[in-house]
Amino acid sequence: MTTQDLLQTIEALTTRALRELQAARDLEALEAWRVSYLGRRGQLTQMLRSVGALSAEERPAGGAAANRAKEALESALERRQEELKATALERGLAEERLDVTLPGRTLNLGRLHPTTQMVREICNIFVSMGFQVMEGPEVEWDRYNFEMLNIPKEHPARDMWDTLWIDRVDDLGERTMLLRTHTSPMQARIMEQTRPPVRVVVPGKCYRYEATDATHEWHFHQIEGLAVDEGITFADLKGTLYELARRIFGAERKVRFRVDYFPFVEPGVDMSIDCFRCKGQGCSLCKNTGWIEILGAGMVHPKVLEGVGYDPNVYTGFAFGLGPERIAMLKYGIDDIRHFYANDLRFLRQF
Ligand code: YSA
Repeated sequence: MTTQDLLQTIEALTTRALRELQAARDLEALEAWRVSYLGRRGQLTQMLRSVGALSAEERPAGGAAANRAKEALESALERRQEELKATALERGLAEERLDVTLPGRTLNLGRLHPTTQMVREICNIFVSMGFQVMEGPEVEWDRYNFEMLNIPKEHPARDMWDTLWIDRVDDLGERTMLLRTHTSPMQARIMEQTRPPVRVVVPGKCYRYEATDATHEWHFHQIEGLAVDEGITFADLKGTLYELARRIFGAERKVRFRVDYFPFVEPGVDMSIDCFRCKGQGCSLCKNTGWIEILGAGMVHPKVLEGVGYDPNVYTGFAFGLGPERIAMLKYGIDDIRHFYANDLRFLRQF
C-alpha cells in the first residue's frame, strides 16, 4: 500500500466513523462504536498497525495521518458522550416535572366525635368557673364505685346501677371489680388524695348492663363535678348548674330541679331541661313528661366526707353527674342516643 492509498482510506474511515458516531443515540451504542473503531481489533487500530508495512520514507507521513485520525475520533467520542449525557438528564427532568395545574388529591379530614366536642364544651365552661379537669379508671373497684359512696354490699340502692362485673372475686367469694357505672368513684379517689378546697370535673366513659332505648345506651359518658370547701351551700350548686344550662342552651330554656335519691348526697336532686322536640307538651322522646333529665346532683353526704378523712362539721360540698350525650341531644335536636355509637358517617359528619 502506498502512503497515498493509506491517506485516502484513513479519510474515508474517519468520515464514516464520524457519521456513525453522530447516529448513535445512547451510551450503549457509543460503546459499540468505540469497540468497532478504537478497540484492540477496531478498524482504526488495524489501520495504525498497517503503517508498519509502509516503506521507511513513507512511514512518518502515514503514521502522523493515522494518529491525527485516532485523536479526532477519540475527541469526537468524548463530545458525543457529553451530548448524550446532557440529553438523558434533560429527558429525566422533563419526566419528573411537576404539573402544578393538575387538580390535587382530596384528603379526608377527620373531626372530633360529637360526644368529644360536647365534653370539651362543658369542661371549658367549668374551667372558666374555676374547676380543674381530671380523669380516672374505667375498670374500677367495688370499693370506689359503691362502698365509699355510702352504698355498702346488699344495699338496695345498688340496683340503681345495673353493673357489668369483671370476673374476679376476693377470699370471701365477693366480686370486687367492675366497669364503672358512673364517674362518681372519682369523688372518693380525688378527696383521698387532696385537701379542700376542691373544685374538679371528671369526664369519662361509663358502662351499664341495661336495655337500650332512645335515651339510654349501655355505654355512655358522664361528667362528674365536685366542689368541697368551708361554707358551700345548695345555693352554690343551683347557681353553678343554672349557669351551665344558660351557657349551653341560652337563657330562655326551662330548667327543673326535683328531689331525687342518691346514697352519696343529702339532699339529692335531678335536673331536667324542657323537651326540645315537643317544647314541654309531652312526646315519646320525653316519655310524655315534657322534660329530659340531664343530671343527678346533691350536697355531698357527711358519711362520704368522713370516709375520706374530711370533717363534715367543717367542710361541705356539692356534686353532680351529667350525661354529655343527653345534653348534645337537647342542644342539636338528636332524637335517639343510639346514633352516637352506630358509626354512621351520615350522622357523624353533621358535627
Ligand atoms: C348524683 C349525685 C352526685 O352527688 C354526683 C353524681 C350523681 C349522678 C350519679 N352518679 C348517677 O350516675 N346518676 S344517674 O344514674 O342518674 O346518671 C346521671 C346522668 O347520666 C343522667 O342524668 C344521664 O344524663 C346520664 N345517663 C345515665 N344513664 C345513662 C345516661 N346517659 C345515657 N345512657 C344511659 N344509660
